[in-house]
Amino acid sequence: HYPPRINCVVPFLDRWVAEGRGDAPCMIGLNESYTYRELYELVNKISNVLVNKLGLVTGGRVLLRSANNPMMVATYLAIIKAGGVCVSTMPLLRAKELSYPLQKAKISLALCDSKLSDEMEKAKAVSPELKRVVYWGAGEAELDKMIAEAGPEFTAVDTASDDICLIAFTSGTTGDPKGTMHFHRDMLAVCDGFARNVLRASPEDRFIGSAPLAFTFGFGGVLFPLHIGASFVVLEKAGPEELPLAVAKHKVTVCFTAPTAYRAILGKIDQYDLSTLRKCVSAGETLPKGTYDAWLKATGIKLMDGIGGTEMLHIFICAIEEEIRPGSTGKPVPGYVARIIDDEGNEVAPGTLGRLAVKGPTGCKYLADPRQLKFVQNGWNITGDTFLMDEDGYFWYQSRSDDMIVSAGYNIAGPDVEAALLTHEAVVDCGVVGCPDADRGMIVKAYVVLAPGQAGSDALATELQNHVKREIAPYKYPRAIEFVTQLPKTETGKLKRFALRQQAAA
Ligand code: 3SK
Repeated sequence: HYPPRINCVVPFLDRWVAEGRGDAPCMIGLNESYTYRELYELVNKISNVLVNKLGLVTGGRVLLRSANNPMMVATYLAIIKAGGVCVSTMPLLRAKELSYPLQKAKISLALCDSKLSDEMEKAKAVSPELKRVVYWGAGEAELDKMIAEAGPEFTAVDTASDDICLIAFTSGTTGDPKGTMHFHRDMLAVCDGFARNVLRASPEDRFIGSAPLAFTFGFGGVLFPLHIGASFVVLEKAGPEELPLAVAKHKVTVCFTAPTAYRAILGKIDQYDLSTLRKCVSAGETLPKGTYDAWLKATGIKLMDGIGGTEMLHIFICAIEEEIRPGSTGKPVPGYVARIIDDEGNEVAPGTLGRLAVKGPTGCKYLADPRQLKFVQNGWNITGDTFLMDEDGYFWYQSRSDDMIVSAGYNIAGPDVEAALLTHEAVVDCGVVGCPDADRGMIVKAYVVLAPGQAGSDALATELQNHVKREIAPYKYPRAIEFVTQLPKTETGKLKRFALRQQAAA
């Protein structure tokens, strides 16, 4: 029901200024805050720079690399307002991981927070299509100078509601990451679907979240308040220490984070004033009933457990507060349908385990990827999660169906960590699986076979951990390493990951 032509930044931002709400609080950073008009003008200046100084044309892709901060929000919106496609990337990515989206999406322009220049420059050196990186944030940074000279008015580029405005890369367990593409109307659909019908926040609410804004779960914490004229806090550091302090300082009412963070906050709950909180959303990993019960007891708030996906842009299963069944992820968000399928793609009876499939207004669009045929069937997005649906239509998470390890809300592909370990001279073979963990849900555990002449020790384990942190995004490093003489293999020499997983859980 969206008009055929719409630039989504207009209803998120311009609308409030046009309706006389420009002076309302909008975005709060570490040391600065913005009204709606101030964010609107900053976005307009950046859009002017993109079009008039950096030559962005409609549909042009711009890679964005930043920590969570107000400039990341402004640049993200400005790229879209200027008719471009924002290719958001996780700030912790190493050059090797950054060069893939650069090459796959054929990106010639990047905007980058100067704090993250090292890996950006290394990625640029191996990505010939990337012609220009424009930095902000350090003293005389180029983008800041251009913004200072740019005009505060910019008319949003006239885009179709089904023009692509965002490409977010998702980590796969096999092969390269997949670029998931999202339309202007998708950005509105997640607000009208999940936020309006399930979350049901109000313009007086103030949001906070801890996930990277480059992860679509994190950017929901910007889109949802903008959609209703509410405000949000955006902090570079919003871990379990900082987040509850910011809740008290800024009188935050709506919180989005992962179960691991809720558990960590519970550990020190007496030290915090969380009295302003009224809604808490948990996603990124499964929410155990114990965490739900403990949070309810400590705060009186029913944690809303949701499952979403980068493919689907945001949450597609989540119960409204009145209908929560602790331990269950809930029911499909209005507009989405979900079902459980067997290996042949047939729907199974309630109570039967199978793979979760989902269909709705968002999703199903991979960037030039033959894997589309595997992950999208007849309009259904086939997820990597095993669930069951009960007789009442509630969905219950069971496990991942693939080799992904979900640790503290991060998705980590076991094969990625194996590939990084194998580049160390001491390692001849390895297998990486998830190991259950009380705090993080799962941790990454590596079983390592050493090269002849090498001996396993704590020092070598630390060296291997540091090696992985240097090779790939540091959050992927194996928190546990066990040295073994051999790995369980099939007759054809493939790693029996299932057997390793059982070993890790024992
Ligand atoms: O459930 C998730 O991990 C997720 C992924 C992307 C966007 C939103 C969510 C909740």
